[in-house]
Order: sequence, then structure tokens, then C-alpha cells
Amino acid sequence: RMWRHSSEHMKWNGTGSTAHFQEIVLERCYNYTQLVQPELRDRDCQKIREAFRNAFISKDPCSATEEDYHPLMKLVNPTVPCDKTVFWSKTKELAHQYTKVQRELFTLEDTLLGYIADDLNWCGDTGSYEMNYQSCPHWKKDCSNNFVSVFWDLVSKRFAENACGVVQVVLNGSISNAFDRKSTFGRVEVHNLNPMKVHTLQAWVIHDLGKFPSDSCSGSSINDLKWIIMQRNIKFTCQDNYSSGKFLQCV
Ligand code: 2NF
Repeated sequence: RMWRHSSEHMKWNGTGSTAHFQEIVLERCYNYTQLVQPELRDRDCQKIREAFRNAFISKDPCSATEEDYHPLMKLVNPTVPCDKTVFWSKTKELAHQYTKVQRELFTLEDTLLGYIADDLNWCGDTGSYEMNYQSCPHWKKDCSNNFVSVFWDLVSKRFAENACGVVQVVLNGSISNAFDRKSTFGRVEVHNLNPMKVHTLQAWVIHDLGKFPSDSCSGSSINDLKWIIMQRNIKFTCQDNYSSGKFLQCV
């Protein structure tokens, strides 16, 4: 019985839900709304936690839709001022260091929902009120419409739709495709920038995140990005020859 019970929950190839998921969501929500952005102190963290849980609990973990998250989205609208949005792709740590130094800038993880969900994993199961802590669908090996992927696609889309003015992206020049059309940035964010609001996309291609510089502003992947952005009537600028140290200091 024990064996059957646990094998049933090990059916997916991805890591299970993060231990203490509910408590972490609540704690991060309080921390953010009271200390990080006290302007948001009127948000109801209990409601946010409950809406987050209700999005996926008792549901088939491979049938997530945007609609599942609508009640949660209604409770939290993105509020990043113009010229302060920072996207990233394959540069998470550096981008977060950057917005820590430049305190008025925001990555998605500096907004409430991104802050709450960063590095967490979650899924439930049909016909159960419990989360599955043993395994969750892996986005490549099991299904792409799992609740974690659908969540990040949706919050990334909203983050991009709400951007305005000059927006920035930190890209990794130490991999062969600094711009990857299949990444969340290339697949979701780039296509949801609003040309009526976004004046310029400023790309930073940082070259020392791996061993060798492999891509730069003049490389073909950045050229792809430039082409997509200019076709959308948004101005594109690009800076390279920056090491991460120089990037964090001089900008
Ligand atoms: O975990 C996050 N904080 C996160 C996840 C996905 C997307 C943040 N984002 C937002 C950020 F705001 C960035 O602007 O999208 C941008 C970064 O996403 P990216 O896909 O362009 O960058 P990567 O470094 O390739 O991926 C970031 C993380 O997301 C995972 C990936 O394994 C890595 O841990 N990831 C990417 N696509 C999926 C997916 N479809 C995914 N995880 C699950 N399903």
C-alpha cells in the first residue's frame, strides 16, 4: 500500500512541489508587501495564497491554462514605472545583482508575483486536495502545459505588456545564441512589448559568464533580435564588450 501510494506520486519526471510551498508563498508575500514595496501593503496575502493554490489544486497537472490563473492575476497587477523594466535570458543571477545595485530597476522577480514564485515548484493531482511533493511534470519530458510553465509564460507576458519607455535586456554573450527565439524572452516577452508604449529595447551582451566570448551585438542571434524588434517599430540598441563586473559598476 505504501509502495503503491508513493509510486503513484512518482509518475512525473520533474521535481516535486517545494516543501512548505504554502508557507513560503505567504511569507514572501508579507515580506514583499510590507518591506520590499510598502506601497503594496494593502494587498491581501491570504487571498493571494489561496488564489495561487486554487489555480492548480485538484487539477490534472498537465492541463494548465491561463484561465486557471486569472483569479490570482486579478489580485496582483504589475506596477513597474516607465524605463525601469529589465528582462534577462540565461543571465538570471547577473540581472538580479544589477537590479540590486540599481535599486529602482525591476526584473520580473522584483515584482510581487515573480518574487513569490521564484525558484518554487508546484503541482497537484486530479481528485486530491494535496500538493504532489514527490514529482511534478517536467516541461520537456512530460508536458509543456504544466502549471509552472503556464504561470511563467503568463506573468512574463503581463510583465512585457506593461513595460514602457526604454526597456533593457541582459543577455549572455558566453553562449552561442545570446538571443534564443525559444527562450521565454524570445518566445513571449519580445512579442508582447507594446510599440505604443515601448520606445527602445536596450540589449546588454555580457561576455564573461562562461569561459569564452561566443556572441556579441554583431552576431547573428542579436541580429535576429534586432530584426524582430525593428519590425515591431521599436528602436533597438546594443552594447557589448562588458564583463559582468564592468556592467555592474559602470552602468
Ligand atoms: O524562474 C523564473 N524566475 C522565470 C522563469 C521563466 C521566465 C522567469 N522568466 C522570465 C524572466 F522575467 C526573464 O525576463 O522570462 C525571462 C527569462 O526566461 P528565459 O527562458 O528567456 O531565460 P532562461 O535563462 O532560458 O530560463 C529561465 C528559467 O526558466 C526555465 C529555465 O529552465 C530557467 O530555469 N524555463 C524556461 N522556459 C521554461 C518553460 N517553458 C522554463 N521552465 C519551465 N517551463
